[in-house]
Amino acid sequence: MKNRFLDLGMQPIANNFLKEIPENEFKFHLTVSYDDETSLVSLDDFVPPELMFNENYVYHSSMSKTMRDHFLSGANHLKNILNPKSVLEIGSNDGVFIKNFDPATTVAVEPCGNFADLTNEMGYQTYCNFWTKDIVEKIVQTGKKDLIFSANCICHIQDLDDAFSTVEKVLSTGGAFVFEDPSLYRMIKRGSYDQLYDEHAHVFSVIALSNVLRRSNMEIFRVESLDVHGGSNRIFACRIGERPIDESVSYHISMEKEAGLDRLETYVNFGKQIETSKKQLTNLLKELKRKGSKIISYGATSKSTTVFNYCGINSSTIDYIVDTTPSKQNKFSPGVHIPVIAPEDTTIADADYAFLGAWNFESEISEKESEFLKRGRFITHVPFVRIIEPEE
Ligand code: DWN
Repeated sequence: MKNRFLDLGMQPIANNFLKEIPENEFKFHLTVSYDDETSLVSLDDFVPPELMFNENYVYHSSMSKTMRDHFLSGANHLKNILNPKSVLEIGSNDGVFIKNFDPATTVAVEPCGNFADLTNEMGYQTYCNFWTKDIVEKIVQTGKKDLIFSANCICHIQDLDDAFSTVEKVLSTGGAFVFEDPSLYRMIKRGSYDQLYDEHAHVFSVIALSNVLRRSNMEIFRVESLDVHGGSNRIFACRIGERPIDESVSYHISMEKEAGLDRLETYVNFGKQIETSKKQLTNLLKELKRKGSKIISYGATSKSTTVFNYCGINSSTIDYIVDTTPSKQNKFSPGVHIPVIAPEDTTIADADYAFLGAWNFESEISEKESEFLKRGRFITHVPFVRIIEPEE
């Protein structure tokens, strides 16, 4: 049974940055439930995938040094421990991961036309498709794959049974399916409710994934914790019985059980904590505005779309959002319509505070913004609402 525990109100498409403010912007009711049969946490209402993932998709995985380094070391690590002869990536975005593999033995599936064109030009055969059972035949014609990799994409897929059974059909005997996505454990521990937006149809625990993968004859054989994106898990799965199970699997499951991720009560408490976080953030910003402070936001993230729309924060509080992604610049943020501008078009040093929309890149940003930090301060809501002091 599905149990609703969180209501984040009406939300727009998180990455739909707008050239002009439309009269009627698409919005949906963002509520989140815990399924007590599988322990899976999912949105109640899914947005049609074509509205989110198309040729206008703006998020570039290689936009930060942190992620470029992460995917290079991740690719080397997987080559070392799995030694795959053939590779497939699901959701290859701008090629930041596959560029570390040989194009002769690597293919990709990517539904956003702008990115599929890009990786095709880089020499990687890329099918512009969603990952569904309809793709099986095309892929199998290029051979079954020793490594199927996916980063920050499986949690976007609404029908997980279809996705996992498609993987099972395309994987070679003894092959590994490796995917990384934000960790539910870290979301609950850090109060980072902004991991919830249209694209994130689910936020995964290892417990839930074990249950759902089993329905497609697959099991988890290794789990690695990653610091990226506010805390993620790299899940290694295979067909049931094809590989020895590493002790990292039971370690993560025990840790999650201890944190109550298999109990509804944990999620109900999380929902209450998020209501408090909203009050604290809006009160803090109101107080700073009352004192005449200039507040901007740093990083036009999907996560900040959730926070601003849930908390009703708009351009009367935040002057603008600064972001390095050209396709987000000179546009308005989804729902609350805060202008997004390029760092080179502004001097953030004259702002008093900057809300960290990209709190997951705090160290990279703090290093870069030492001038701003001589006087200004970052504000965050993770793991609790506060002004970040220099000594932290
Ligand atoms: O799964 C997803 C993840 C991986 O990325 C997607 N569904 C969408 C997206 O989520 P997000 O928008 O919350 O991701 P990020 O990676 O937190 O976005 C960071 C943003 O901040 C980018 O637009 C780039 C920008 N940025 C910047 O302007 N200056 C980042 C850094 C590090 C900087 O110095």
